This record gives sequence, C-alpha cells and structure tokens, in this order.
Amino acid sequence: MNAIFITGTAGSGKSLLTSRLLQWYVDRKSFPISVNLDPGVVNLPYKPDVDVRDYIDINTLMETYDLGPNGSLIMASDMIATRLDEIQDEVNNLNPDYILIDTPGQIELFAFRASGPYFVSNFQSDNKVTLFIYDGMLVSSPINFVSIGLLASSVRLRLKIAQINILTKRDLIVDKLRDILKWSSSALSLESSLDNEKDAEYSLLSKDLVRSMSKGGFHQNLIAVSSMTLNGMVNLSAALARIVSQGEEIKD
Ligand SMILES: Nc1nc2c(ncn2[C@@H]2O[C@H](COP(=O)(O)OP(=O)(O)O)[C@@H](O)[C@H]2O)c(=O)[nH]1
Ligand SMILES: [Mg+2]
Repeated sequence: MNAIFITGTAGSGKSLLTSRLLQWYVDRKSFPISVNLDPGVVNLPYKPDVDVRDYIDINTLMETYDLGPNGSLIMASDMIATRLDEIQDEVNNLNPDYILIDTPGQIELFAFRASGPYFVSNFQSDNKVTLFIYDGMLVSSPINFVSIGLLASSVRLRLKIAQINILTKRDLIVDKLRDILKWSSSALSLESSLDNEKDAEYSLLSKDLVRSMSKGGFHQNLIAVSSMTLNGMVNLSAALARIVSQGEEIKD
C-alpha cells in the first residue's frame, strides 16, 4: 500500500486532484481508494471510499459544545487522530495499491496542530508521501512564490515524510508558467527575478530566504499540473512512481 497525503492551501485544488489521481490509477489497472480527512467539507468531486465524516460530525459538535462554525472545525480537526484506528482498519480491509488522502481545506488545521502530524506518522503503509500544492493562481510574483515555498517547507518540517511539490491550475496561468518553472528549477533565476522587485526590503528578505532554503535542501522543484486538462499528470505519476520504487528498493 502507498499512502499519498494531498495538502495545500484552501482552494488550491486538493479535492479535484484527489479525484483525478483516483481515475488515473483506475485507468491504469491499479487499485486506488480515496480517504476524505476533511470533517468540514460539504461537497466532494469524488465519492470517498473511507470518510472521516462517518466518525466526526461538525453539526453534533456545534450543538453539544455550543461552538460556532470555526470552533467546531478546529475541534473536529483535532479529533482526526482519535479515529486513526477505525480509518486504518477500513483501509486495510480494502487493501488498495494507492491510498489518496484528501486533507482538510485549511492546511493549518491539519499540518500545524498535533492531530495531522500524528495521523501521518502513525498511519501504517509501505510508502508514504505528501503532495504539497502551490495554487497557480496565488503564485503571481517571485515574492509570492517564495512565500508559498516557505509554507511548503514548513509542511515538510511538520509532516516529516517525502514531499512532492506541485503547481496546480496550469491551464489558468499559461502566460506565467515559464517564469514560475524557471524560478522553481533555479535559485539563481529566482534571485535575479527578485532583484527586479520594486520594494528593496522585501526583495532582500526573499533572497536571503531563498538562499537558506536551497542550502537546507528545500529545493522547490515544481511539477505543473492541470486537473482540468490533465496536462502534467504523466510527470506527477512518474514522480510518485519514483518514490514508491525507492521504498521498494530499500525494503529488498
Ligand atoms: N482551471 C482549473 N481549476 C481548478 C484546478 N484545480 C482545482 N480547480 C478549481 O479550484 C476550486 C477549488 O478546488 P478544490 O479541489 O475544491 O480545492 P481544495 O480546497 O484544495 O480541495 C474548484 O472550483 C476547482 O474546480 C485546475 O487544475 N484548473
Ligand atoms: Mg477539499
């Protein structure tokens, strides 16, 4: 079993990518399943095989503890780890090749509280990988690119497993795509784009951050995908296959 945790900012395209990867693996005769870990989601573009909402109900929490929508969502996210055993049992019974785990809409509720990292670290699977999604619509300048890179690095520090960084919505950012991919493949090119930023203070700060992130091995090699046209899915599945096969080599 290979567990793929799909993370990213709210609205970045986690759920749609989950549904596309599901179909991708079905079409290639693998056996994938989807796990919805977002207790607050109302509509999903796929029918989850395993669903945290079967165990945690936001409305019950609101009524029982007299909480508002935000408080109950925080409480629900904190409870995800308490349901690990049941979710693990359901997954093990299905025994799939790939487990696509769609995480809560608000990344901070999953990655930056105790429950998410606990779940990731204690979930049993042969291989585990995080996909971190850069929302293509948010990467509009080199400084924004650096700020999302920091978030990606921060998620990696919290979840502590292999991570693949993805840029979604490439169909909506055709004009910017070349620049963004250049920034992601070369720290030097990113620094020279940062040189052209008007605000010298933020340009310098961003350059310092890029240097220390590259030194620390946080190289942002983005894979650009579109969940609308499926452009880039081949590259994403190849990157996933590399991580899965590395895991198998280590086990031999
Ligand atoms: N054009 C385009 N829209 C996308 C893409 N990925 C997601 N979206 C749209 O972005 C919105 C948020 O996507 P969703 O998967 O719900 O994001 P989540 O909050 O991260 O789960 C939805 O309206 C999607 O249809 C993409 O690659 N291209
Ligand atoms: Mg979602």
